[in-house]
Amino acid sequence: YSTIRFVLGDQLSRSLSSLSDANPDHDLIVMAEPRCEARYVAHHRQKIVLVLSAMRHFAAELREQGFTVEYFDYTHHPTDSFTDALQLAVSKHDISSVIITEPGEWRVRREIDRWPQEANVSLTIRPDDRFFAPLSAFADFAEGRKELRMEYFYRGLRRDTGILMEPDGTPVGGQWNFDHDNRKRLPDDVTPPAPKSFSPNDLTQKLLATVTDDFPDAIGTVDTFGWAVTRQDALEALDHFITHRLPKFGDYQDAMTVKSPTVYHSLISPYINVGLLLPDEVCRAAERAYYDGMAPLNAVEGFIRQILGWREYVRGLYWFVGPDYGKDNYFKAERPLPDFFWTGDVPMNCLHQAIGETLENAYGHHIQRLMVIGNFALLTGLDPKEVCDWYLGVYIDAFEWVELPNTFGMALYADGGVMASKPYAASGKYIDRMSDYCAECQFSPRKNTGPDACPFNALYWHFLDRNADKLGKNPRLGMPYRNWARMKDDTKRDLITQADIFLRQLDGGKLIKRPEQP
Ligand code: FAD
Ligand code: DLZ
Ligand code: SF4
Repeated sequence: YSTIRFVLGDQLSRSLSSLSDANPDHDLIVMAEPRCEARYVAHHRQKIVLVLSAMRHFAAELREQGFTVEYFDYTHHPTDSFTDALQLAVSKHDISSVIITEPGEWRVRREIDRWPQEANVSLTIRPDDRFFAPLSAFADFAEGRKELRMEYFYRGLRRDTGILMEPDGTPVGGQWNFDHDNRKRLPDDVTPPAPKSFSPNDLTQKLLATVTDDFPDAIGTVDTFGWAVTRQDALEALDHFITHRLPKFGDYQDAMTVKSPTVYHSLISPYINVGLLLPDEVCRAAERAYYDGMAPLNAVEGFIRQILGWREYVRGLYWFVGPDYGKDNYFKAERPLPDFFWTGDVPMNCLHQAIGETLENAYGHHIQRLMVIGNFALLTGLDPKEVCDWYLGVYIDAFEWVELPNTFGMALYADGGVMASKPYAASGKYIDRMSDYCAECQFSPRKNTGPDACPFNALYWHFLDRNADKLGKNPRLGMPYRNWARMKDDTKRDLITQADIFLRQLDGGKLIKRPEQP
């Protein structure tokens, strides 16, 4: 062999730039399961199984196509790092040329950049063209702008791709964005259909059986594992979503319910993120559903915006802002992560649902991540590093390039506004409006003080008050700050005291649970 094609665990696409011109006669594929990749944070066991099983299936497919794959699995050929695996392959096959597609995070990028010295190879790093926008497009977009905002980047990509565009260059439906139609609460008589789930085959079964013993520091249960681990199954999951869930995706995009942990969401993020599905084919499938009259425009545009807009925007931003993004702490938030993040055992029902479901399924939908768990972390001032590590570990789709801007930037505003124009802070009234969680909670979203008051209400004002120097001039927060200024002094004092009592209970590890009613 003359060249190694090194494939990472989130690069499982046959059309990948490092594989598209690979030739079984000359090229050796190398893949590895280094110890450190499963251990840099406490990963959910389902995430480890998904990545490893999808990698092993992908290697098998490449072998069927005639390739030789040097695969360093964690049991029989353990390695310490990607570099370790590369060095072993280089010396075994005496190859000095390596091609790789750029990795998904700074940590791995820096490791690969050292390969020419450390493994004595000539290295070619190719762009990851599975994304719509090359990294240079984000730099061009950002140049000269005072603020980075998703909406304008998204419009540019709509124009470039022609997705949901009229021939005259205007957006289909006469509007770029239908977000205001996508904020409905789920009616009591609507129950979302179950998402597509797959029975694990032998290869996956084996991993499910061993992962608990082999990764003792990992978290969560594997019992509910129903994820696709091959492209074929991922395509079936996509098809199922387009037919059964996309039509209602828009209406209930922001809704939360005890009836369903997934509402009408697609659950395809892990598949796109590891490479089993391509963003382009996903957006085109949704667009086709609109043109075929199978799904309304608010659903299709809303869904496409998540991928063509948000996903591209956070990826561009992650590489644009550099490797130190994630090290600031705008609000100087230092509270440690409460233990209930690892158990879901917390009397606030919205948190109990969102964290409990996450630990159970390695999945939570956007509004649970942002407006329940993220909002709680923001308002109580949890340490951003601990929060980001938690998100990076527990979600099936978490890879740093997408997890960090969403958690550090969007949910925690720890970057001081690089990613989002204002903090997504909200009181219990928002959660009550968008969910049925409060009906089953010991607290009341309508009360601000007293033992039954929803803790989010007083925490919201406490957050605004204690950060007035940083946020008071933000035009998007003018209204709440004016409301706060208009409140009577004793009302303000009662709210601050209420929040302080809650924070003391939180610090003492004893949020008080009301005994079950007989
Ligand atoms: P759907 O609601 O069906 O959306 C469709 C697709 O759009 C998703 O599959 C995803 O590819 C894309 N998408 C939607 N929102 C975003 C977004 N904000 N940024 C990037 N892509 C988006 N997404 C991840 O893929 N990995 C993460 O680690 C991750 N961490 C997050 C942390 C926080 C605090 C927040 C608020 C959001 C995070 N997201 C992350 C974004 C979003 O919550 C998930 O992509 C989504 O919940 C995945 O479920 P789904 O496939 O059912 O999404
Ligand atoms: C997340 C993850 C895990 C759990 N395991 C592996 C692995 O065994 N091999 C691998 O190549 N990648 C793994 N990954 C993904 C990496 O941590 C990392 O996010 C990507 O390789 C960056 O492109
Ligand atoms: Fe959450 Fe407050 Fe509603 Fe309880 S009352 S579920 S704590 S928002």
